[in-house]
Amino acid sequence: MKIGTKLATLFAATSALALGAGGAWSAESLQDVMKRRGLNEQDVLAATKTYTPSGKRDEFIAFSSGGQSGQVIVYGVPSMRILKYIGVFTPEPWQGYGYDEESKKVLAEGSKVDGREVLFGDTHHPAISETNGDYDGQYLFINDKNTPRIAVIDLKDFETKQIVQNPVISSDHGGAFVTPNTDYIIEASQYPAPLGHAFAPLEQFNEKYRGAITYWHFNREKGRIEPDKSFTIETPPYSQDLSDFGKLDSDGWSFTNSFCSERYVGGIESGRPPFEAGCSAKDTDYLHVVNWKKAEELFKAGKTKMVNGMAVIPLDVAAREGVMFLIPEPKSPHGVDVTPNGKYVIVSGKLDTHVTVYDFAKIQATIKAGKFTGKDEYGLPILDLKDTIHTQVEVGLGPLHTQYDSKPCVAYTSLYVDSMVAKWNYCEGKVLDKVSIQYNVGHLMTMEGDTQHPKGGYLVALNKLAIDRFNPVGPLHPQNHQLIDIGGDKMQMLYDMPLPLGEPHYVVAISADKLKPSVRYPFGWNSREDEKSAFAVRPGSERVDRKPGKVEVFGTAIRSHFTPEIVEVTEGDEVTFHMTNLERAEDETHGFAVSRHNVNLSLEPGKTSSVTFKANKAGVYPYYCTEFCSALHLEMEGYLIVRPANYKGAEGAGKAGTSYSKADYETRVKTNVETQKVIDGVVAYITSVNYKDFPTATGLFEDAADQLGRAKEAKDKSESFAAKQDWNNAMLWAEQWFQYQVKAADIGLRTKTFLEQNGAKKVQ
Ligand code: K7E
Ligand code: CUA
Repeated sequence: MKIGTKLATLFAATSALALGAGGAWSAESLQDVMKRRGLNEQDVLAATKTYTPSGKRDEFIAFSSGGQSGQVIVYGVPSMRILKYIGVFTPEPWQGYGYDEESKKVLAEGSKVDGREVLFGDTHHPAISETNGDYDGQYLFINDKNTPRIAVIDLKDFETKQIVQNPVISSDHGGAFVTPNTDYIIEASQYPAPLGHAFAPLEQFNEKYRGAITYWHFNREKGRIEPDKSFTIETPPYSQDLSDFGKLDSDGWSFTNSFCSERYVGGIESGRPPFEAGCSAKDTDYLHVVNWKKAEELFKAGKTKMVNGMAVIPLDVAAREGVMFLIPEPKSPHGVDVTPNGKYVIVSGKLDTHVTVYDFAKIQATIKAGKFTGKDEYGLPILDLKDTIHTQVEVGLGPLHTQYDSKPCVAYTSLYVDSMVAKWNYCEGKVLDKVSIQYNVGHLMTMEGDTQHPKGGYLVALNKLAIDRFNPVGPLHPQNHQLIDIGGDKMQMLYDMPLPLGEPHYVVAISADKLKPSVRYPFGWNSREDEKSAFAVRPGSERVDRKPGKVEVFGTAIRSHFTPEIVEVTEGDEVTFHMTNLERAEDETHGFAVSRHNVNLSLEPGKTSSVTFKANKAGVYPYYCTEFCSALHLEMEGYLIVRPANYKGAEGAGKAGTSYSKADYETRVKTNVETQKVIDGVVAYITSVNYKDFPTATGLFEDAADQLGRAKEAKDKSESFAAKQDWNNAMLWAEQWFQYQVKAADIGLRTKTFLEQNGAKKVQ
């Protein structure tokens, strides 16, 4: 079949396919399928609440901690389809994260620890940036419990932009959570240690070991944390656990629960009872109530000491100045969650059957009245539990975390031991409903459930164990996120999603329409610095700079070739590739991998990435594109030739490849001319309708026009070689002209199909 006819057929087929959708596709009835798969009506109802037909999108986007993988997992609700893993504390080769120089810099900021490289992260709590107490969809933050640090992810492109290490604490858990306008991100320690990563013997635990709560200042315009505008408050050596910021009535305050206020130090190897016994001996631990606005004033007034480069408000100052207060909380607490109206603070006790609802107004009144039951050993005033609580509600065994509904006063609390979720009313203090979970739920999440305006609708239970839920895959099981419908009075279990990347302690979900990620970068973009790369080159200006011992390649990538394609260097050279993706088309990413050199770049449209390595062994190293970007993706290749140090050239070296004749050239040109007619037909259709009313179509059409411009350039080259009767080059450039035509035709047809399916109208 001639190529012109081929394209016309393809074009007809695309239209037929669009019309054919929804036709008689199945001979089986719904009842047949239910019977065959053993489904009951409940199952089918659940399925219709989550099933998302091809092309349809989710209502909410969830950002899940990736646990021990050190990454973030992005998925849609209610379909529970995984959309992305974001490389954060650990290299992620597909995204080139930790493989290109730009991202290596981000990763190195966070991973260079006392001369070691820490490329493992234990992520726990993601947080979405807020404006006026509601998610704004701009940034995501996440903590690493293991090596205390916070990462900043920009939701414009879902890339990690910054990692800051905490110079004071040695483990963290109470992060990341944000103030209602994201001025601060909180990070509280978990296991006490001498501050500033110093040494002190365990015998001096009470005197020298401390916890701390860091308030990282976030600069919204820059999209970065500013360590020099951040401060820390020293806390007693209790095991601080989780944190939350106040809002509305309680704005300006933060809350951090704790366990092991016994300050017990285990030592099972020397006959002492283990930590777990000594750390749960008392009936209560302490909720830390912090006036962070006051602390900020003290920080700005310089009432701090420097610890390892960070300003720290000492415990005695915090106690004296009324920055921190303690309230008892039962028993082995976990989770502290401020209600959407900011009036209450809810804490669970792992070994208690109750949740405790603290009343912020009562806390304030008690502080104002100076009504304290005493002080702890570090001088912090202690408030009476009875004076500060609104109510305590018996919800079940092992309550952990609480999230909120769009309905006023309605909360959901996970019950770890019972393996249930309790729905309850925190205003009236009564349980409304319970649903069983498989198995051992930790955190749970409702849609925008920790903001001032939760969206309700769905709840996800993050289960610690999967046991028999999925097909077995060996002793290490996937995690299980269970989707629950909370739209009605009774909760309904809808769906089990296995998560095979780590234990996601917490997840947050935002309305999908609040996210406005870009589909391409501005030309030649350094995505990690958010600025034009100094190494970007326009097509036609690609070059190779050589200095003694150094070769620097300024190259480009476009369907389906790299420029340059052959790079020759000498053994021992330090080689740098700066590669720019010239594409504008959505989803036209190119990869760049060099054989046996641990190199893989991800070049999304517009991006420039660099990589430097030592060419330390003579040889021939193919490089190629790792994304199947077009029909000639496999031909998107090149050679890095590493010559031996004293290489003098080969004897008897001839010419590589086939030679072409005038006849070859003419046949080629004939096909190209026919192809152009088909393209012209598609272009005529597009310009005959109101394509300009469709941004997607306009974008595609621009990209097609771009490819056609390149076809024209190749055509001109081919013709000038033909004029010189250089048939070999004339033929090869005619072939390249055709390659650009094929890409233009492909995008043109996509544009046409899109317009037809979206009801484009004829314009006069
Ligand atoms: Cu696993 Cu929030 Cu770290 Cu509870 S945490 S479960
Ligand atoms: Cu570019 Cu494959």
